[in-house]
Amino acid sequence: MNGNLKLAIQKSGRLTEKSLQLLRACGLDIENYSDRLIVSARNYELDLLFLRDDDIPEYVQDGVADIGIVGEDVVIEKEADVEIIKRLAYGRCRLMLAGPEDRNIPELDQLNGKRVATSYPKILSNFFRNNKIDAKIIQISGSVEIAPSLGIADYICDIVSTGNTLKLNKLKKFITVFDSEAVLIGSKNLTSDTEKFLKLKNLILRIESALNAKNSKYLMMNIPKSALQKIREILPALKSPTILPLADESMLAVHAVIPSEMFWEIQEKLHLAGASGLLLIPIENMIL
Ligand code: PRT
Ligand code: ZN
Repeated sequence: MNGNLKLAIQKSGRLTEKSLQLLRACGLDIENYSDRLIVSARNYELDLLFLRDDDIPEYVQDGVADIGIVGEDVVIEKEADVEIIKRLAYGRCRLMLAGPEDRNIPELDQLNGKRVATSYPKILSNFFRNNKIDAKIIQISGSVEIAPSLGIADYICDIVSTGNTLKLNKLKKFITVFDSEAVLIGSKNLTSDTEKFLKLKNLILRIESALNAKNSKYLMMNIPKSALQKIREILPALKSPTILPLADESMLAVHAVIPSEMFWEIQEKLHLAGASGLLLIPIENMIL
């Protein structure tokens, strides 16, 4: 066994592409993985293990992999003894209760005695226990949404993202049981192995920098000197902007890092305040 950090990610599914994108944004050179189970990064002491997502929490718990990227829903459902190191802000979805759209939306206590189909029996039974509901959980491994029309359940509890699957099956959601996103998980034994722990700390720093960069943009503009105060009030107070002189002495160049989603909100105000030549540029990495 080499001393490389072992990171498990989903082999083929909703999290695969975004996980690889994140790792590449961290500067890791990962070849196209095709059908291989293990791939080593060319420029970092890291081996990628491609697994079914359901197996990742247990493999990390048992130390087969040191760390893993998987949906938080799967981590909690598998009751794995691992640490959630970092939320990764993709793969967002909700585990929700839903029922036939032609029936009234039930109050939670009206679920007593009802049958609810799900692939998440543990999360759901915890939810029912916490809310003192006595419903029958029907465990199904896939296509949970067809359970009511087959007559095997009254309601379902399933992952919802756009809501299209529910609509197609004439179901409507009524209560959120769990909010999920992709998370980086780690083995609890990792601290004992200091060299690997240092590699992990470095990788986490890179991941944080990549996530910060993804959510931020670099904004450049020219402004009349007299508008500086107004422009500073419009810009978010992340950090003070960079202010540079221009050949035209009545003008200044202003550069600032802004949250990506804020651009359309502030660009009109900036224009009205006298800014011109706005340039919005992606940021590759950002270490705070
Ligand atoms: O083969 P493997 O076991 O590895 O993959 P899988 O098929 O079990 O998992 P996969 O790839 O479907 O999902 C991986 C993770 O993505 C999940 O654990 C969630 O954390 C997250 N995720 C995000 C989703 C969805 N969005 C999602 N929409 N997981 C599943 N769905 C399914 C849902 O089950 C339902 O059937 O998509 C349907 C609903 O989607 P909408 O958009 O129609 O609402
Ligand atoms: Zn799975």
